[in-house]
Amino acid sequence: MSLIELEKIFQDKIDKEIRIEPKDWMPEKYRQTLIRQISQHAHSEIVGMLPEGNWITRAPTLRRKVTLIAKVQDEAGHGLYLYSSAETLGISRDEMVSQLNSGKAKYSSIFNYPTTSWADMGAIGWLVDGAAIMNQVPLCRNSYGPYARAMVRVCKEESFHQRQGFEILLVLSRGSEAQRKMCQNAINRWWWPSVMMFGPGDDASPHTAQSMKWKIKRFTNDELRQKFIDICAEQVKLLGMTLPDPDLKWNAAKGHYDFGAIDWTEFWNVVAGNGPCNKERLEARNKAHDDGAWVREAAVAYARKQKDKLSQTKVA
Ligand code: FAQ
Repeated sequence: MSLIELEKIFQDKIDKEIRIEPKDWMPEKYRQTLIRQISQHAHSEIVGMLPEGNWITRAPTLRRKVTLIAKVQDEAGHGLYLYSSAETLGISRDEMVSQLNSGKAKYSSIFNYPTTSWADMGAIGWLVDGAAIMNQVPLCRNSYGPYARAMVRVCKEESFHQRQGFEILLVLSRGSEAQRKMCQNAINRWWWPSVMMFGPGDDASPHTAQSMKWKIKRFTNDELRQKFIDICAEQVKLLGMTLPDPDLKWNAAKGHYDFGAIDWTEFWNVVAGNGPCNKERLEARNKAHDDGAWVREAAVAYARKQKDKLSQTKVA
């Protein structure tokens, strides 16, 4: 069969909503696009554990600590499902991980911003997981079987993450003046980076048109961004807080919120590796990976603590 015929059969299947499976014929560019997107997605889940992991020891109560540990653990699971899904396309996990650790592979821009207060755990849950869900629910219907199936469980868990984040902010928003300020400050810092997570505007997105034709993407970056803004503009009212955009206004004619200009210079700087925490994230990621050094360090610290306890008991 000629390449043209194979491509036609492939596109017909997609148009009829028949899933593409690992052993089916697929155009090389379709395979490469999926590897790029799925591996970036997997890396985002793994790097995304770092800013939240930093807050596990500082969570204010046992309940918050347990919930945050569970959330961070979920992100590791998401990374694993996604790496497994990309492996079905003929790339090894080692190769993907080494691309991440060398800085060659991208991961989401959002994880290059610092987490400076407890309220950031709420803002990440509400806004970052909220943006992730908006983008990822349609991915449950993407044309590649292993990716679509992996996304079903990811989305169920992200939905819990989003609610736990909103609840953290809700409690702070009803708290003391200092807690309310901390809450508003976190929203102010996370809003625009979350809006940027959806990727460049459609007119500047090189991959969207082809990915929509292949049904890897079901909505464009701008369509998803608008849905996210519309929802958040209403939800923020429940918190009694505001979004840091003076141009945010309901447009009855469009049935959507109008919003202010996005700072694309900032977005591309972060994507190019020059965001506030790019260097820190990569260093932390490499440190975690280097022969499991962090596991050994934790084990040594634990053993030392046990030894100290034992010697104290003996003295007593
Ligand atoms: N950051 O033509 P497009 C999460 C790049 S998971 C960095 O529009 P595409 C869970 C893009 O790669 C969050 N780079 O590309 C969690 C491309 O560069 P390339 C991750 C970005 O692929 C929560 C160039 O710009 N989610 O948060 C970004 O059609 C809390 C042109 O862009 C996913 O990965 C960005 N934000 O659309 C974990 C979802 N945006 O590769 C812990 C799956 C764009 O040509 C805590 N991915 N770029 O060099 C997607 O849906 C798509 O890949 C998009 C980008 C929509 C992200």
